[in-house]
Amino acid sequence: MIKASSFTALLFIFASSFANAHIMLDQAYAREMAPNAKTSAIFANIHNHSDDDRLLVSASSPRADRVELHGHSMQNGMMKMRKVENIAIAKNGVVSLKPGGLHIMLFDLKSRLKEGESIDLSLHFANGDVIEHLVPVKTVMNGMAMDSDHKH
Ligand SMILES: [Cu+2]
Repeated sequence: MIKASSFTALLFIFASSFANAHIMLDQAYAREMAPNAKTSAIFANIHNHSDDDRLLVSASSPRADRVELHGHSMQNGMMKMRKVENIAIAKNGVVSLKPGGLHIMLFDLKSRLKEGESIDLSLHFANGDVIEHLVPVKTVMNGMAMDSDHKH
């Protein structure tokens, strides 16, 4: 017998997967953390296959107490990363989150992210949609360069 609560959860998963069929992630990965690292970042291509512009307004993960949307901008001739309020994905468009550009920043992680594991990520959109995605952890070759501007 299925308990009422799990049945409700199943209905919710069905409802959200139908509603979210138009948003797709590919090449998603989270940066493996060095033993002394305090933060990590998630990169991905976010595709919007719908005929409506979509606005990513926040992200969350059970592995991190604080998750922010970040971008890079010039400040006094230096490329610095900063929090952004949202990330727009135009209708039938794609936005690439990548090192040195837009990314999802993880703070206050409960444990170190290691290559070979995967973490749950939820993307929250302005229209109320929530996209769930399982993100593999990978070693990033240019991690040294990334870390230099990731000291918050
Ligand atoms: Cu960042």
